Amino acid sequence: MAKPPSIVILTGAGISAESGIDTFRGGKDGRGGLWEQHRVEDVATPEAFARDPDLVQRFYDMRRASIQTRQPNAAHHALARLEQALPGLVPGARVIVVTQNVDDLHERGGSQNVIHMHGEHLKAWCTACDTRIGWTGPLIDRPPCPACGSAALRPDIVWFGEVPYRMDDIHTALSQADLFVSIGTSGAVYPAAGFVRLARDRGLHTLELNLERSQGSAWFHETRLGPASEVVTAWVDELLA
Ligand code: BJW
Repeated sequence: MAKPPSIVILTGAGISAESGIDTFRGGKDGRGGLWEQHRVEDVATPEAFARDPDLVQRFYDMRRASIQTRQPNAAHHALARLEQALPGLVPGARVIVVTQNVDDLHERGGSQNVIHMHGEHLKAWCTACDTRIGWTGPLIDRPPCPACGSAALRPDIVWFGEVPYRMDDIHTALSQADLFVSIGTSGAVYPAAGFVRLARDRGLHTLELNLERSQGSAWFHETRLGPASEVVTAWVDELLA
């Protein structure tokens, strides 16, 4: 019996750009991106949090509030459609979304098999008792942890220098997959930027969907350029036709 096809899809900020969530790094003009006033390296590190916790908490409070006003776009919906429809066409097929994004637009778009390797805006992490808890409000006023009462909640986000989540699950998924697809990521941040090389080493076909060529483009067998809402939808339509 043929092995059921398994697809690992890595997503980055570009898939949420058309939902109105800024990317981290600007385009070819070098401008834009989320951190115009603060370099990402100046805010998204444990050192920055230790140095100026109010700045970091305010920054994440603002973004936690903002993502709750955003809606999934056609690309998020297309990936959910793929996850739901593929097993009907190929029994046993699996679609796994590994996202670097900390928004919840994949889930709200209907995807169920999602790994958030860089954490989630809508969770807080208590550094006193190590509990992770759903959180939608601000953290700036140091609310008590619902589990232990300590004023030790921080955004449940993987900062530079911290180990991304569920790396074992990601490696297992890559080792069992037939196809690796990367959507809307610049290939600037590791370990995600290295997945295409791991995938190639393991013999997977590799496809990049992006607005413009990324730092990792040369590693892919194929790159298709355009806004995610168009290229992702077209690719899913093609696969399900
Ligand atoms: C569109 C579009 C549209 C636009 N349609 N597309 C030196 C060399 C190599 C590595 C290192 C090094 N020094 C340090 C490191 C490691 C470090 C790292 O990679 N640093 C780099 C700066 C070099 N990495 C880490 O520290 C990571 N941890 C780690 O490595 O631990 C060690 C370890 C690993 C594994 C096992 C054991 C140990 C942690 C990284 C944490 C990243 N955190 C952030 C911030 C937190 C989230 C937040 O605050 O919101 O995560 S950084 C930021 O970048 C965010 C993103 O997830 C991540 C990736 O960005 P992404 O998604 O690619 O966005 P952009 O903006 O870069 O690109 C947007 C793309 O969209 C572009 O390509 C556009 O073309 C495209 N686009 N509109 C389609 N409409």
